[in-house]
Amino acid sequence: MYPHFAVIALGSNLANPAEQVRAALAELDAHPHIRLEKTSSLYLTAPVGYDDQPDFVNAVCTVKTSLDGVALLAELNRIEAEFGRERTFRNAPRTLDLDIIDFDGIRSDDPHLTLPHPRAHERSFVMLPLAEILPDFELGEHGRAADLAQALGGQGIRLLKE
Ligand code: PH2
Ligand code: MG
Ligand code: MG
Repeated sequence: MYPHFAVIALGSNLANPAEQVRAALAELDAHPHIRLEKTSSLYLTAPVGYDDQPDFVNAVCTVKTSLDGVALLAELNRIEAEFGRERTFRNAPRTLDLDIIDFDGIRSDDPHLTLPHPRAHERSFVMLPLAEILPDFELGEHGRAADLAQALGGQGIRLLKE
């Protein structure tokens, strides 16, 4: 029924980010072709890449899905648009970002859907939440989630107090 497995990273830093992330998780779970499996805590994280913007709320979830990678990406893009995402410049503030970190362990250098996500292993705002829910997950050639998270350290990242 849901033959595929994906790791998805969620991020928001506009318009009540924690609520955006919670609502996005609910929408993923309600999707007829997606079943939410594990969900990390929500983390408050300092912006990476472009500093002059608000802190982010980040989380990671795992799903089972009947969609293939390209179809899942299209659905994530549709949900981002529904949440008011505007695409202005790279790393700009956003109401919702949904990134596929891994899909069935596939490796692909397709620029439309590069797998695993080419920058996930160097981002503690992805690796810390991933290590929380799947410490032994092997992220492509980069190694085990908990080892990557530990090597990156938790600088600029704190658990969001509910
Ligand atoms: N996403 C980016 C760029 N920088 N920084 C944080 N803390 N969290 C993000 O989700 C994030 C970022 C590009 O997608
Ligand atoms: Mg992103
Ligand atoms: Mg994205």
